[in-house]
Amino acid sequence: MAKKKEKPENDKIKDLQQFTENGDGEFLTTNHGVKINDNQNSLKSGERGSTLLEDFILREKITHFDHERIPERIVHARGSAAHGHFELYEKMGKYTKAGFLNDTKIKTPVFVRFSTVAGSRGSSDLARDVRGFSVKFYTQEGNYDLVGNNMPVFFIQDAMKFPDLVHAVKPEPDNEIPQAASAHDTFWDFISLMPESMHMIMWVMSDRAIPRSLRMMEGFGVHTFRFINDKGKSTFVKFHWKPLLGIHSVAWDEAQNISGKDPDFHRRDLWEAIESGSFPQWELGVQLVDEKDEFKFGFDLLDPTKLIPEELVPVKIIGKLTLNRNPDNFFAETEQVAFHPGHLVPGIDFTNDPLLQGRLFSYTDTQLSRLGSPNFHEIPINRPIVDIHNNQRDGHMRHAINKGKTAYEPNSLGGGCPFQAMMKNFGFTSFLERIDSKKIRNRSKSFVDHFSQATMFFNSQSDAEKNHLINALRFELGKVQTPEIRQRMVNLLTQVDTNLANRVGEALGITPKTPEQPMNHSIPADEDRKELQSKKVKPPVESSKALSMKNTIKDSIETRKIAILAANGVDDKSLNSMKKTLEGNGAVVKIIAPKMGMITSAKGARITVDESFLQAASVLYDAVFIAGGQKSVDALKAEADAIHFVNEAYKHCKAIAASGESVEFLKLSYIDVNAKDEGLIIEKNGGIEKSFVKAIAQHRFWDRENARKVPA
Ligand code: HDE
Repeated sequence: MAKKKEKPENDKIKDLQQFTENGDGEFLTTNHGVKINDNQNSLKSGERGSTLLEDFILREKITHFDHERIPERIVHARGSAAHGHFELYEKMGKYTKAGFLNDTKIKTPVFVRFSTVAGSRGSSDLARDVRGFSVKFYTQEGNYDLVGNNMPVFFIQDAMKFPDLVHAVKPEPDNEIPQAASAHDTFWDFISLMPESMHMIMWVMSDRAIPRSLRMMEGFGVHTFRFINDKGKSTFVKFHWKPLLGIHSVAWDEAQNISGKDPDFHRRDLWEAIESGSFPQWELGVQLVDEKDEFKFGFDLLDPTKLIPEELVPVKIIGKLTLNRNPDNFFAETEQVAFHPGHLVPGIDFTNDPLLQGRLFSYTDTQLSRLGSPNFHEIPINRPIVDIHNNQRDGHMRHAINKGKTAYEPNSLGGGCPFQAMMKNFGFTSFLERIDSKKIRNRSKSFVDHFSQATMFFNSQSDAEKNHLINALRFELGKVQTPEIRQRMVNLLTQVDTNLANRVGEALGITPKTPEQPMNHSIPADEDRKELQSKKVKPPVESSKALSMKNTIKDSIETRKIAILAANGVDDKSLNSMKKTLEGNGAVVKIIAPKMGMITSAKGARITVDESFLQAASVLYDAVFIAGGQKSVDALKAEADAIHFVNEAYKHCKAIAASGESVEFLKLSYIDVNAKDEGLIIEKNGGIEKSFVKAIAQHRFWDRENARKVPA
């Protein structure tokens, strides 16, 4: 029987799991431990002679190098990860017997990987895309993986369509264009023929697809799962991660710029936040639905294109996730971690969601080709913190040295060990779901409505969010070369909202036509289904507050990056008091000047410049302050890049502050200093620190988009 290890602490997990190697103070060796005398030269036949085959040191080094790459993930190839822990607020025994959801005293170690979906491993962080949000809990009962996304629904209803979806969104196979982008013909060709994707399309065209930070996005388990308590009772559950910093996004124009200026923007942001001790945190929430209420919603809980509005089932917050340690080695940890929705612990189980069911096969299969062996669970990052005992043996790269003669069960020679955990409530047992039906290859009639929740999402957006969504569709469809696909898509949008279809169509020169019968290749054409499909279904709620980012948390500027523009002669008080206030509120402040090195303030203080306008770009900052001091302001006025910086920050609706002489600088930009704009903090006589902090916490001033346009 498995011996229980003492309670793990987050810090201990490294020692428990990892084979770490650090060469500090050591001699170089080969992989077999032989000390290397010369790491500069290969072995040659004479000074100018050919290299000898017998140079085992060179051959070992180059062979290892030649094999350094492993296949990247088919999807979610681009990712960043961190270690941390999960703490439970209240025991969940009424619903689940999972140990880590019943002990409020333990900190369960976790490893969390965020990712984009479509791009290759080297693609930009800021692609318009869904973000993966995978959490591996190293619990006392084995590993539990919650492999979710930052959007609560998915494109398709059945696993059968996943390879088609991914082939359509990936770069086109003849020329491998475009990288990490859905704005191309094959994606929209597929989508225009798949009405079931329409709810998800609303999410991916919204600003949720371009997060400001991985630390500022939600996470969702997407599928409905089951909690099982110690009496075997099942409760349906949907998982939510709610970021304590709120949900914030960048502007699309900004995202495109960031992709060039810093394609590692999200990765860097996560890394730096953790290094600086500003640990990212999310609360875990659950929506719980009693078995008897399975059919009360008017949509099917097994349909992954639907969410349960929080107005119908509130999210109960049950714990907190903290990320507090960066990986030591990207490849060993972030690249080799293997998540799987089928890594379950007792107390959590699947439903029959046909998308989830397909995933249960896919994730082991993909690790076999990506990591190369069924022993991928032995890679340190994948090892559970409890012992493993079974009769599985051998295979490529086996690490365990299993002792004894018996690798079978039952046995008498090994004393019958290891035993099955057959005692009541011990070990994993599947929920006793009643199954009594015909074998069919079909889609449930309860999955037929594809538009009501898309409409609900659109209705829930603020005006600015609606504009962004419409512009995203205009952008994406504008990139489509085939007119028929554009027309088909705009027609489909009429089923979500006519105004939406008209506005998208208008920009593309297309008049939307209501499709006579929304085409759907996934639904077999029997009469009942045709009738169901043509019925307009009412959304479960007209609009839902939780779906708009306008209603998110906006009470802190912690970890926000603020640019202070300054040059020689900068006013000491203006610079210092703003810097002090911003840093005092947890923001990260950088001084940007015409040249790198140092600047000298009006009073002669030497100030280190963090970036010059050559490295800096406004898109990498959340807000900008132009410090006072006549000489400094004059120098900035002569700097075209400084003016561009401020114009661009204005265009992207960021908070901008100026005081004293720097107000004059703003007059050179497109900014109307007299405009009524809460994001413009302008005061001739200083004293603007507090208002600037308040403005930054608001994140963005999207209303500005309706005002004067700035062609930054
Ligand atoms: Fe995945 N998915 N997926 N997926 N998925 C993978 O597994 C797959 C789906 C998600 O950080 C792959 O290890 C199928 C939904 C995340 O390492 C692969 C289907 C959701 C990650 C795979 C889905 C996800 C993956 C590629 C439809 C949100 C990254 C590499 C039946 C709930 C995990 C890998 C990480 C990765 C298959 C649908 C989330 C190929 C067949 C729905 C976050 O196995």
